[in-house]
Amino acid sequence: LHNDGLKVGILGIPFDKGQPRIGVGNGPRFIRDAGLIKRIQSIDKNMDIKDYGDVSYTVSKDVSEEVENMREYEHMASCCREVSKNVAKIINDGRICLSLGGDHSIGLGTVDGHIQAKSDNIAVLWIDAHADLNTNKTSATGNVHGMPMALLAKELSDYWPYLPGMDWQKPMISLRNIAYVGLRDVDVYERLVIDKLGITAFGIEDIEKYGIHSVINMALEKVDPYQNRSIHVSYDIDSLDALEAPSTGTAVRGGLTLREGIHLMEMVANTGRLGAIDLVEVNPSIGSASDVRNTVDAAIHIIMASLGHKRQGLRIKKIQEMPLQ
Ligand code: 5AB
Ligand code: MN
Ligand code: MN
Ligand code: MN
Repeated sequence: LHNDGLKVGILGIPFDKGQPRIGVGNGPRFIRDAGLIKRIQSIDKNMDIKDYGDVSYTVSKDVSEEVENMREYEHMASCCREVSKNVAKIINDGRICLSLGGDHSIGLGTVDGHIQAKSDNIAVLWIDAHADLNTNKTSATGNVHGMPMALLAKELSDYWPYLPGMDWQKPMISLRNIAYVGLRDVDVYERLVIDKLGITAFGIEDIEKYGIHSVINMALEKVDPYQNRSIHVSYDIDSLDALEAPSTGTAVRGGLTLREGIHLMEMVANTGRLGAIDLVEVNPSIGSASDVRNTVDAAIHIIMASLGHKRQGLRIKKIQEMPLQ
């Protein structure tokens, strides 16, 4: 079995201050309560799964300054510092780190932790309806869940003011090593940056044109050309169509089907180089009870695909071992 011996570490990040809606902080609890560990274990009974619990943080004094047009900045900076430490530890324990959000601002901490653990040799797939590439100068909302990519990008570091309490957040990633998949709601300045800097970005129309399979092959070829990098998938549940995953704060119609979401994760699993996954922006306070069930269930399907679940069923190697004859 391909993923035999996989080791996984689960980290809950109940952070909701990167955006204005309550509820997204309950994502980790809802995903766990829907049987996450049992369902992952069903992929392979030998899989070694450890739940590291939830990240907690306190706002440290050196981060108490406000930064213009970044709501709750001091919380985001303080939380992400803890997230980064925890993710680095889990990866250094030899495990694939599965981070459960929380809003997407935590991607700053998870990617940073992955970079720390793998000394820079990582590739990022940012699966999202949005580019999350705003700085505090370009953001129309001031919501920091729309900014993590801009904070992570080496090429954009000159566009930020000094950020108090963010000194831990180094080194950063080059935009050459990131690819977007699923974009369909991109702000004007984000588009400008994507085009100017030539960021690998597959919008929903590219998926229409080439199909998800080719898109992921192209994305991986760009960000991991020598097939030697540790892959980070930052999966925003709003990449899925709003009908598939309605319980999320910034839902956009016309998105990925769950089939496409699962297939892309199967492809990443098949590389054998998945290092970390974030599953973010599930908000159980949005929508009806069945909306919440569908959204949480979609999240679990995505996670299971990334950890080696096969929709075709397990293939038994030796026909003699089959009990039905
Ligand atoms: B998400 C918007 N671009 O900056 C902004 O859900 C939306 O993590 C950001 O992708 C969406 O506020 C952030 C309008
Ligand atoms: Mn996002
Ligand atoms: Mn999004
Ligand atoms: Mn969102």
